[in-house]
Amino acid sequence: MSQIVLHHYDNSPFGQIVRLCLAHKDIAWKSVEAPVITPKPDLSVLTGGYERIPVMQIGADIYCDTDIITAALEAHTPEPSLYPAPLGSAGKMIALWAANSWFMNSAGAALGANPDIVPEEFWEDRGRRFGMKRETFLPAVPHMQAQFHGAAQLLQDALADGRPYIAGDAPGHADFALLVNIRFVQFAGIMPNTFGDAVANWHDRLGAIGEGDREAWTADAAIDHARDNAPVGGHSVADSKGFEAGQMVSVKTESPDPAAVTGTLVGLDERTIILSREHERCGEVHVHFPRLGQILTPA
Ligand SMILES: N[C@@H](CCC(=O)N[C@@H](CS)C(=O)NCC(=O)O)C(=O)O
Repeated sequence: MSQIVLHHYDNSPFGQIVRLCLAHKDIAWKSVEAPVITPKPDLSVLTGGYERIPVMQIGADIYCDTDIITAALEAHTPEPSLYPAPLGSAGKMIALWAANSWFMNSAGAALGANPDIVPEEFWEDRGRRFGMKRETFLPAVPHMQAQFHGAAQLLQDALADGRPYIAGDAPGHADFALLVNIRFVQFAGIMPNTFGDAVANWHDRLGAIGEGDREAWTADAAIDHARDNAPVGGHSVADSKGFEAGQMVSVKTESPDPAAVTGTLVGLDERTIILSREHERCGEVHVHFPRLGQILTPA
């Protein structure tokens, strides 16, 4: 039977988003600890070179990026939804805003207040892969702090009417993606009650969700698990997207990170890219990416 495996590390904010999603859906999962900086050779066996965290695995299907991971979890276990009414899938738009523009400013507010506890190898890795170079990042911290607080005010305003969660009565992906920004600045000593009671209470409600039924696995166990399963098929490449099924393609994130994943295109539509790849340790896997934020080119 295919297991759900999360490749992550405990302090990863994006990993926390997925752990909250798993707990919310009451899904049992296997935890594989990945390194905080590159290289990540075991992870790359499965992904083909994508090294961001988190990566989720269901058997021999590998999901890169929280956008596609949340879509896969929603398909796997539809209830309770990550996109509760009345917002429905509009909650995804809030989640993507929280995980993109607000997140970089949260990182600025958190890391900028503690630049000396960040090891040199971290700056080197994030500079090369994310453009976060110490010499340009630190002078921009006051601006990022102001942007962080401006965005936090939007959250305060939205919760001020007393709603328990951002979409209303039930939590979802949007809450989890917003929450990790508040958690990130706690690292810099900025506590949730700085933003008022509504945010502090919302933060505590979400904290009660925890991270579900977690069991530690080794990277080897996850790779063996992929080898013992076959990827789920049935995908197609939509017409008029400029690509054909069976073509060799590369996928690279929209960032300075040079890492690209090459494979055979087996699925493509407005939201999803799926490549088939093989590696001697894991056999055939399907690597899934969101279409948003990825550069797709012929290989
Ligand atoms: N768009 C990605 C962003 C993931 C991301 O930036 N993750 C950070 C950690 S939370 C990362 O991978 N940092 C570099 C690393 O862990 O090597 C997603 O939504 O999953």
